[in-house]
Parts: sequence; C-alpha cells; structure tokens
Amino acid sequence: MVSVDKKSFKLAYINKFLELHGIDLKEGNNQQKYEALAGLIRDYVSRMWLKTNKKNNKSGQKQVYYFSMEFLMGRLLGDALLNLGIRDICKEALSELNIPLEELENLEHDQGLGNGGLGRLAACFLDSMASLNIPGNGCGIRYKYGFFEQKIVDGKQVEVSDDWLKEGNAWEMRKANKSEIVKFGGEVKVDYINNNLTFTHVNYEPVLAIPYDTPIVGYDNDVVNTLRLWSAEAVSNEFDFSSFSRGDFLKAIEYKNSIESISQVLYPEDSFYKGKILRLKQQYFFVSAGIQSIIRHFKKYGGNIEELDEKIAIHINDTHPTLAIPEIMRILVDEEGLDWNVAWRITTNTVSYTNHTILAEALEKWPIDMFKSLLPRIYMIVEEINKRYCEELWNRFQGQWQKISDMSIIADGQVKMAHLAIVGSHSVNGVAKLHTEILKKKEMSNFYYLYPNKFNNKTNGITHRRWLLKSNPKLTNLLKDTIGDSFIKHPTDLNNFQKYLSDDSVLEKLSRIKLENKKRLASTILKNQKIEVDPYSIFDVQVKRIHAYKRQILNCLRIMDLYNSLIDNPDKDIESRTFIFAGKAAPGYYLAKNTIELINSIAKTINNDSRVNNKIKVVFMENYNVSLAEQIIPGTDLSEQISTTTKEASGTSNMKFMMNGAVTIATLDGANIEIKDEVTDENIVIFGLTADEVLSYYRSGGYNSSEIYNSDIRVKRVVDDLVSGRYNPDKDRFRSIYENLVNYNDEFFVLKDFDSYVKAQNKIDMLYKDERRWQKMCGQNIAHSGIFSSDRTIEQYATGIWGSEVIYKNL
Ligand code: 26Q
Repeated sequence: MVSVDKKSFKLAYINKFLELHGIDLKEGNNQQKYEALAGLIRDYVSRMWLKTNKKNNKSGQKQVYYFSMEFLMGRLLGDALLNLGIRDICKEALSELNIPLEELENLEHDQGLGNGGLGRLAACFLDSMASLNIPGNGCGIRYKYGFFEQKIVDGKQVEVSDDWLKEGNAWEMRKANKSEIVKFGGEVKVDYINNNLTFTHVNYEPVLAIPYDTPIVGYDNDVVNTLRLWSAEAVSNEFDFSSFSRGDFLKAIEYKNSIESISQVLYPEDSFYKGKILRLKQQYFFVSAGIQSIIRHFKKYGGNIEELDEKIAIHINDTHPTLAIPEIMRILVDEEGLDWNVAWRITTNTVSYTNHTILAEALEKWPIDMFKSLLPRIYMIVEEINKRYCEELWNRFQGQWQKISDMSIIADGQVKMAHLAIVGSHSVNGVAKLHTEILKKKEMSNFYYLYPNKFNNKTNGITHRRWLLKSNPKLTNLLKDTIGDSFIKHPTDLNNFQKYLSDDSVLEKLSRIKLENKKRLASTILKNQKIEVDPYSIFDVQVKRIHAYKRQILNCLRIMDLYNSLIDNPDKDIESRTFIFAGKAAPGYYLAKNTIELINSIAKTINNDSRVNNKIKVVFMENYNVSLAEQIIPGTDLSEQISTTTKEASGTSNMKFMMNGAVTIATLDGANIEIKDEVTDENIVIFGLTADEVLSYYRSGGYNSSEIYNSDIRVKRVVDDLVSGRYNPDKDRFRSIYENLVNYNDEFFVLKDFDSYVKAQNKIDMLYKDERRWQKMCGQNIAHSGIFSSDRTIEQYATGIWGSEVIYKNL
C-alpha cells in the first residue's frame, strides 16, 4: 500500500508537474496534467516493482509466464490508483487544485493490443496474478498500431489506424540492455563434432527484439508484476546508415522498415486464419525473444537448466505462441547441449496450452514451405518432434493409418499448430465446461483418448476490480454498505448480498443506481451518436465482435418483428426499449461489415418513424473498446448472449454484465450454462436449441431453414424486408444475409431459434413489468457473480496447471 496523505500527495504532484514540464501548473493543459499524474503514480509503483523483482530473484518461487499475441489492457491509470488504494486521496488532492480526476483519466489512450475476448482475458489474468501474489508475467508484442479504431460513415464501418503511442506511453519502460536477437531465414549447417551432431544456423537475418516493460499492480498487496512487450528493430550494424551513397541509404531505410514491420500492427481477425508470413514472423519473434530472455534470467540467478520445469511455467494463450515448444527445445538441445529426451521432458512439463475456439476456420495451419524457409532450424525440430510422436502413434494405433495421419503434426503440406501444442504441453484446457466437453468428446477426441490426463477445464473469469470496483463505484458502495468489503479480496462473499434482497430499501437503491448508470450512458450516447434515448426504457445490449455465430442478425430480425407489431398495433402494450449494439467487424469479413450496416439501417428507419412514438430506439455505438465497455456494462438492463449453441467457447462479457446486475437472455452456450447453474432458472431467461440438438443437426442434417421461412409468417415478413427496400433504398444491400438465411440453409440456426427467442423476449417484458421482481433478479445475478472473478480462475490455473504456490499474504 502507498501511504500518503492528501497534503503530501498534492505537493508531490505539483513537484512532478514542474519536473516534467518546467512550467507552472496553472499554465499547463490537461494532457500535461495527466502526464504528471501518471508520472507520479509510476514513481510510487517503481519502488514496489523493484521490491517484487528482488523478492522473485531471491525466493526461488516458481515464475509463471503468460505468452499471448494479445493483451487488451484498456487504460491503466484508474486501475493503478484503485489497486494502490489511493484513488480517493488523489481525487481530493486534485480537486483542491481544481483538476477533475476523471477528465485526466479519460485522456489516457486505451491500450488496445487485442481483438476481443482472448486479449481481454489475458489482461484480467495479469491483474489477478498480481493481486493473488503469484509471480506471473505477461509476454507479448508491442504493436505500434493496436486494434483499429472504428468510425461509422453512412452507416458503414471505416477502419482508422490506432496510433496509440502518439502522445507517448507513461507506463512503459524501454529496456534496451535486455534486448535479444531473433534469427530468421538462412540455413542450418549440420556437423559431427566429438561424436555429437551439432546444428549451426548460418546466413540468417538477425532482428533485434527490444523489451518494453509495463508494471502490473496487485490489489493492496505491494506486488508489482511485469508485462513485457517486444518491439522489433534492425540490428544497427547490419547496414551503414551514415553511408554517403544515396542508393545504399535508401536501401538501408527500406531494410529497417521491413524489420520494424514485424511489430507494426495487430492482425484484426479473431476467427479466421490466413497463412500470412508476417503473422508467422510475429509469432516466432516474440516467442523466441521471450524464451531466450526467460532462460537467460533463470541462469543468471543460478538456475540449473535441468530444473527449468520446476521453476518456470509457460502458458500459451491459444496456439499463437506454440513455437515456444520447439524454441525451448532448440535452446536446451542446441545451446545447452541436453539430450533430446531430457529436453523433451523439461519442455512438456514447462508448457501448458489453452484452447479458445472450436471454429474450424480459426485453426492455425502453416504451409511447410513457408515455415521451413522462415524458420529452418525450428522446422527441423518440429519434424523430429513429429517423427518421435508418430512412432508413439504407430505403437498405440497399429494399422490405423487414417487416424495416425489425422493426428500428425505435419500432414497435407502443413504444420498443424494445435497438434503441436497438445503434444508439446502437459496440460490442455478449454474455457468453459461445455467447451471442454466438446474438445474432449468431439474436436480433439483422438488426442483425449491418447492423453486423457492432459485435458481439463478452466472456466473463464473477469477481474472484479476493473469490472465492478472501477467501472461501477455506486454499486460497489452499496455492496460495501450492506455486506462489507470482504468481497474485494474474496469475491464469492458477494453471496452475502442475497440476504438483502428481501429488503425493499436495498432494492430501491439498486434500482436508483442502475438508473444513474443508465443516465450516464444515455449522455454518452447523445454525445457520441447524437441520439437521444430514454433512460427509463429497458437498455437491451449486445456488445461484442460482430460475427455470424454471435447472431447479431437474430437480434435484428426480432427488432424488425417488434417494429412490425408496433406498426400493426400502435397501442400494443410493450415496455419501451433501447437496443444498443457495439462491436467491430474484421476488415475483410463482408458479412460482419454488412451486419453493421443493417443495424444502422434499422436504427435510421425505426428512430425516424413517428408512429413508433419513441417506444423503441436502436443505437449502434461507434468504436467499442475496453473504456466504452466500462461505461456500457453498468448501464445495462438486459445482456444479450445469443450465440449459436456450441460456438461460443465461453464468452466473458456475459460475466461482466451479471456482476453489474443485468439480467441475461441466453442460449445454453459457453459459460452461459454455468451462469444459469449459479443463478438458477428463475434469474435468467434461456431459449434456443441445445448443444445436443445443434450437434445432431450438424452431424446428420435434418434442418431446412426454408421450411421455417415458408411456414412462419412473421419470419417470412422480416426476412423479406431485408430485400424489400424498407430499410435501405438499395434493395440488394442485404441480399447476402437473406441468401444465407433462406437459400444456404442458415448455418447458425437463426430462423430455427427465432420463435423461441421472441417468446423469451416477451417473457423479459413480463418480468420487467414487475419492478420488485426484476430488481431481485438483478440482485441475485450480482450475488452469484463472485465465482466468475478471474481470481477463482487463476487460482485454479495456479494449483491445477502451473504448480505455483498461492500465497495471499503481503510481502
Ligand atoms: C489466428 C490466426 C491468424 C490470425 C488471427 C488469429 C486469431 C486471433 C485472435 C484467432 C483467434 C483470436 C481470438 C479469439 C478469441 O477471442 N476467442 C474468444 O476467447 C474468449 C476467452 O476465452 C472466449 O470467451 C470466447 O468465447 C472466444 O470466442
């Protein structure tokens, strides 16, 4: 904890401002004031950071490294203030200087180095590891440009590059003295020296990997862990930059740019694999730099390389960092001279892997030629791993050639990263119960049969510090006033809130808090989208990546249906609703971009139809990111979790919404199932096909979407309106959505689930009418959300996978 009083904080702040800017505070602008505040907080953090590092170097405690291509951190100042326990002091000190803290906080650019769920999960995990006093560090890429910024122009998504470093980054520290060299291309020279085969990588292209470290502050425990992100630079002596010859100079610049392109930009696809060589370069770049620096550090502090697996755990976030496996083998065998079998035991005991998707189109498979020419030595190692592994398969599955070829790491001219990840790690986990079951019984059943003990479930979680304490201070205060503050360190204590749900005054307060959060959201909507919405209407929210399987289209069709029924019967007794959407589409994903356009067309039509009498409104909020989510989620009444059952591995916004007292309407998919089990059927509204039904349709057929289209008059009407010109003067604008639903048999069962969804929505209306009952449902959701804190998840990883001690006490 930082112990500082208001007076000394104020003084320290004024001094920091002067030190940084050399002018009087009164003359400074808000950006300068923000920089001074961030700088001051960083000073506080630095001392604890040093202390944590010293302790780690000395203690010999197991270190966890979480390798991820994505870390979706959002803003860091508010988080640091909260976890240091000085937010109130800071706020008061600044307000005495006439500086509103929130305004400074809002100046910070979101650190958006991730696409969505997987990247945000990594960020929540870092927060939980630090807060649980687990020596756990992140390793990733310092993209110069993060996830693109979304602008909506004429209803369509336009991508703008995210220049997040433009104003500098107060939180990172460049550590040039800790750089590593990563080698690409070239050839491998094989020699036989002293009875040993040796492998020398020659004619390679060296790339300098420079680490930038960001402190990760634990909650009230003096722990500061590290997120290390690598940036690519040209090795400076490769070309003589001072050359007078113009031709050489330009060549040198070109060369420099081509090297720096490795860490230039985050790929914005989150569900579709494309075999781009730059992506493979990114993967090896950060994995190799990370592994080299871990082993260098380990040895520097006296570690015995043969005990690496006892002291280090390396976790790979999906298959993107799978090259960690052959890279560790390369270092152990080629550089440390260990015997292959010993090295393999150490490597597999060190690495563990999480799978986040079963969508076939997202699986990473690299063409052999590309892999081999970019990473010649790594390819040889993968071949050797595969050779030995296939021998094991031949012994286990004699004569079953098809099975062996299906399970091989290298087959059909490709390197299959998921296979390498399973074979080269000691643990494979899914991210929700249903997802893990599907991995075991279906998607990875061959591997489960071979390695039953590797497979396990770790249901996702979210950090309640950011998603409740920070984003919803009003609700947090109500909770503190009723159940006390033990839930902060023990989130399942939120359960105690149940007792208060028969107290009308508590329900009344809950309802008032929601209203205030909705008003705040309404003013953001007015400011950003220029649409006025009624905070007394139901705020019905679907915010997430735009994807066919997440079924924003189902939500759209139901809104179109509701609109029809209001036009048919203007006196229809419905609760007023505001439908709020937000989310980004991958730039090359036509259907997703078209879905955004559809939502905006529906919004334009309905919002401007006076017959609707403002009973329903539709809003698409631009540029969904972590900071916007922090505003939207506390102001939500109804959380839409309507993916096609079996397709959403877990979902994590579902957990954020329930923690903030929204009621969920959901299919029995991903973690929705576990949410339902926690809150019971009375406090959630479930609809749609079950997993067994969906799997059976996929396996045996039997679904015919055009039958539904032709037999359900409401369905026909809304689907026809996609191409009738009612929502867009260009009748063909949404033709492909129409075709997918009617003529391509509706892969995601939108029409099949439509009726059940409409009924579920009607039930929501009915429930909302009974105000007291509704507030109780919201309260039950809050009370049962503690189990979805990522502290629970991380504790399970730590004890069940990493073998790290979990020590709660302070340093
Ligand atoms: C792979 C290869 C090439 C280019 C991009 C990719 C790529 C990048 C990101 C593939 C997938 C992702 C991200 C996936 C993701 O976010 N999955 C989500 O993970 C969440 C956390 O576990 C789950 O809650 C969601 O259900 C899951 O969709």
